[in-house]
Amino acid sequence: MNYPVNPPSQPDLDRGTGSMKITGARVIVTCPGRNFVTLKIETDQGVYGIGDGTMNGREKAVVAYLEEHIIPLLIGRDPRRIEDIWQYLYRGAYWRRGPVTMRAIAAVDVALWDIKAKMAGMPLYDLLGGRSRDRVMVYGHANGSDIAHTVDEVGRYISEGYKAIRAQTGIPGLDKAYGISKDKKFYEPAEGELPLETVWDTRKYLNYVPQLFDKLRDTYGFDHHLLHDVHHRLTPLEAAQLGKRLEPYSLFWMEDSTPAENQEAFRLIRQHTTTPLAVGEIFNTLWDCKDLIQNQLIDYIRTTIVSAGGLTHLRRIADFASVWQVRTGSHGATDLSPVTMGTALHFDTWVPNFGIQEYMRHTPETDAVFPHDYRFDDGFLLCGETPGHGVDIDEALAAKYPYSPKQLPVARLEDGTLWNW
Ligand code: KDG
Ligand code: MG
Repeated sequence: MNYPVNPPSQPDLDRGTGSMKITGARVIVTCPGRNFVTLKIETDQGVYGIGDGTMNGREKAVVAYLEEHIIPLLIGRDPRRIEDIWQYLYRGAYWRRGPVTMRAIAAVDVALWDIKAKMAGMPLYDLLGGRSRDRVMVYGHANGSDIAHTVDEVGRYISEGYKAIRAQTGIPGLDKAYGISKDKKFYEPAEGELPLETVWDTRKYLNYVPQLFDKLRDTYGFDHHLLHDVHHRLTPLEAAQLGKRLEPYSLFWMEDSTPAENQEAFRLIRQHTTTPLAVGEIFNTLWDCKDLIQNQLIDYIRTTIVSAGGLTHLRRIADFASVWQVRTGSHGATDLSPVTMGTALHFDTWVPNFGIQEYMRHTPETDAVFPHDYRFDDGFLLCGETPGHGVDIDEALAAKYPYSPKQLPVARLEDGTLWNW
């Protein structure tokens, strides 16, 4: 076999069959109630793709990364070479991983998959390999100021058809616990231009939360899945104690019980409890969860499209996880735009080791800026059949909602020490 002695240093952009080129790419920032960063990639064939790069409270960092460092690299490339472009942006930058880089890569990746599926005339799930299921089970967010209020809110979700509900309660003596919102329909934690300061006390929390799940099971029985998000607040030993105390209530999962940078911590939690464990909404690559997965220290991996470099990389994480029977449970808070939600639903429809999908409804203003074909039906979300991921952006409407800086809260202990939010 003859190998070229001096291979070209630049790849031939026209190596596909026939030529196709990226002719332009633009970042659109809009705030229809909350901020979203959207990338639109255009081609010489008239087909365009849309990707999401939103990072709650740090949106402009992704905008700069895309505009200054990525868009100039895209122009003239063949948009069909999704894998090569992913590798080029990931390896080629030298500076790998991290939430900003991986969101910028995700925005490009999802826009390219959108283009490819539109060119193929297929809904994205079909291009990924076709359906593994007819519909996607989602969990909604019930929250109240105390146990009685939260129990009522869970009842409301049950009456709306939800099969799975995350329950968060305010804690007596603690102002502004995580997950408790004034507006019960649309929860949005990023509020002020400066971070809101909240107060945290582990003892009060650990005393109160098991009582919530006791009351919920007492009231509604065991037919529905119940979930709970600890939001990184506990030490490994405290997390193990909570998991053990929640066992009688048969939770679907206990989420983010301890800060997840320390993967080894989950070994301790796992040794003490059979409550299923979920983690990963702040993970950006397989490298963040490799040990957790291959040591079977978790049950659900929660990283998602926008956070982990798009479909190209999330698919890889899911395949890796399937070897150890770890299932997906993609993050789906409102800061993941309808573009991510739509793409996630195609992923969920295809991925064999699907677990559940988080679903926090967007406001009508957001839904109008991002027309989409997915819909909620009786506790499930269904992706549409439109070629591509089925989500578009109304740019004229988006322009009416300028960027508005908003920050996530912080938490402090009662003595003033900064804690994990
Ligand atoms: O931007 C941060 C939110 O997405 C996060 O706080 C929500 O923990 C969250 C969840 O599980 O949805
Ligand atoms: Mg969470």
